[in-house]
Amino acid sequence: MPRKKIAMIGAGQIGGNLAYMAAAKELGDVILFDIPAAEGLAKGKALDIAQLLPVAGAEARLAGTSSYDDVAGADVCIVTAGIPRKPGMSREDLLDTNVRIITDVATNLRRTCPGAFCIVISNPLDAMVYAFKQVTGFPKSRVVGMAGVLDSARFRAFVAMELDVSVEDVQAFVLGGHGDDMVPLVRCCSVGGIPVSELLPKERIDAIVDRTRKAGGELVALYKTGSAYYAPAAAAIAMAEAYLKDQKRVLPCAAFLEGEYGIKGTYFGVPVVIGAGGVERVLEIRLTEEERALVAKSAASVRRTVAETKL
Ligand code: A3D
Repeated sequence: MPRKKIAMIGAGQIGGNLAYMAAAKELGDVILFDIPAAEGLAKGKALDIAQLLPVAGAEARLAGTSSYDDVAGADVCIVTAGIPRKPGMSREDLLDTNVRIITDVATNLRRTCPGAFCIVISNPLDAMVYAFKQVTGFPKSRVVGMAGVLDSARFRAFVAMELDVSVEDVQAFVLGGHGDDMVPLVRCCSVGGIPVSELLPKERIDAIVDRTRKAGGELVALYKTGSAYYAPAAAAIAMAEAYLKDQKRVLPCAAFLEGEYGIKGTYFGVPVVIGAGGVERVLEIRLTEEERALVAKSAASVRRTVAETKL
């Protein structure tokens, strides 16, 4: 079987960790791409990670570049190009700068990687993945946004910390846009198969839901110079792995909806199946009235940001 090629577009904080994790998991050979001014960063990280692999006992080839010729033919492209938040900023404050960057990236990937499975991470996520799909014209099965896997992992981590149990035994998922009105579905959260509501009082669960919604901001306030990068990278790698290994994993992702959950023509965080066909299907579940209202609020926020996105 030919070696797989994975391109990280943006070699910053998340891009570097994506490259590290993809190589350590032997998902394929890795290209780290950045703009010419940051080519040294891309080349340096590729070299540094290549020197880590003998110690880690993993086999992958890595290269850094600022030329799309080197990216050409990638099987998977993970896009983190753009600026991250600084303290006091909302994700929407990044819109004007990042839409220009995403348009540039999408125009180049349309030409050089017409068959790739593309995962967008740049913020504001739901608007950036929409813009990427518009510019590339790629099918919805091959353009997906990473947010739900991260938001759900945060929810799971906070529940595990609260109960002092293994994160492995906590199942949960978060629906909706990647903003502070995302919808952590408490009804679907369980610990070793036991509904979380049997194990924690309502006020503790409410506090965890609130912390999950604001978890990105909590890290921006701690880091001061940027936003989270380890967990976002791990989340996107799980999505890439599901595609490359045809795992048919059920993962919450920003998918292009055409009527599912009553939403049409926009990206929104929902559970999907990822396999060799990319986003193979959206899993639609029945929501309670209260959940439907929360989803409608989150969808309205996404639509507002998309409406402000000038391509
Ligand atoms: P950072 O470390 O600044 O890396 C971004 C990289 O993009 C830099 O190296 C830039 O040089 C590069 N870049 C700029 N313009 C271009 C271009 N035209 N083509 C290619 N590369 C370019 O940021 P980061 O890695 O911390 O974050 C990247 C993005 O992810 C930001 O927009 C964050 O807001 C976003 N983010 C999203 C999540 C989600 O859950 C969706 C979580 C965390 C961060």
